[in-house]
Amino acid sequence: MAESLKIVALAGGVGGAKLADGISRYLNNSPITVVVNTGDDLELFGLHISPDLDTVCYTLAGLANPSCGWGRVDETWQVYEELQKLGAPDWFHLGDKDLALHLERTHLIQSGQSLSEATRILCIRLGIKDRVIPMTDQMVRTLVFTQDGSHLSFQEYFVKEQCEPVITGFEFKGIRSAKPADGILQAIEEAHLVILCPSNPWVSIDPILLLKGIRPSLQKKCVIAVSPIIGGKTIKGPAAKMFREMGEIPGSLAVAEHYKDFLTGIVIDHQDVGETGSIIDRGIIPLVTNTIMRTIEDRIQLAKETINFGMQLARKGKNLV
Ligand code: FO1
Repeated sequence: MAESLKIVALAGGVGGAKLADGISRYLNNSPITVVVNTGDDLELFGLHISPDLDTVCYTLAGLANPSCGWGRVDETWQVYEELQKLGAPDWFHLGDKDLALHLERTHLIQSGQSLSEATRILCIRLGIKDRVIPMTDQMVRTLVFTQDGSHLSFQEYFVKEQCEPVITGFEFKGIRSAKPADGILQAIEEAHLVILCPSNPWVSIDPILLLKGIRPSLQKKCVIAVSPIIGGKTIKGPAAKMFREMGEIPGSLAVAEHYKDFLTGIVIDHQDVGETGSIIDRGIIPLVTNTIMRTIEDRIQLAKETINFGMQLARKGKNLV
């Protein structure tokens, strides 16, 4: 039964990639569609680097570095070390195998392929059976505004400044003229279920939601989010800090609120069971379970529970409370 389900997952970095992998494994290799944030993308040494696409593809291909979440397992750093000796910019670590992917993606794009076409080709070559689609083929870049009135590119904020600056807001440059990459709106329309993976709502999911047509299409679907905030904190990344700096108490309730104009249900961790009443008051149905994914089995279990929960709600129709 699970094999025939059409699932669309929206994902950003590490947490999102892990659940996308769990969904793919649970659906026994019937392909899922993963729509991935590209606001984190950057150009370095003339190469087009798409960190969230990299993390999702490496995770689905079983090539992800298990310890730091980004980059590749069994990586070497010959080129990076030589770049350092040459006095080249070294704030963004590029491993040798990772570099090969950026070189080939840039080569494909410079040969005239769109980012989504280049991603489709690379997924085939990496043996990935799922459909990984960048949210748009147009350039969208996340800028983070900081308390001193300046702004940083996402990677400057995340890597160079280690997420330390206090933020006051975001801008997704290019978002107004960008459109969802081919196939995304149709995949959402045809989906049995849409899952928002446990990614950063502000800088991984919001850019996708702001693309023309995405929010209206989600409002017609059963959409389940898995909260990336557990006990007021994230497993990884600045989402909880961003909620606080944007004036909100970080929690599963804040995540539910963030998506309340289309969200049907939310999967929250046992630590947040106290928030279920407030979540229901907002017309969103909570499922309380373990949402920490330490092992591949955890990923599959969370995917299974999220899908079963979502399909129950989908069968009941959109207006549940
Ligand atoms: N994150 C870091 O904290 N330091 C790095 O040097 C770094 C390099 C890097 C290279 C390729 C890639 O795909 C991701 C990389 N990341 C690095 C992670 C990246 O900044 C984040 O994964 C996303 O942009 C946020 O999810």
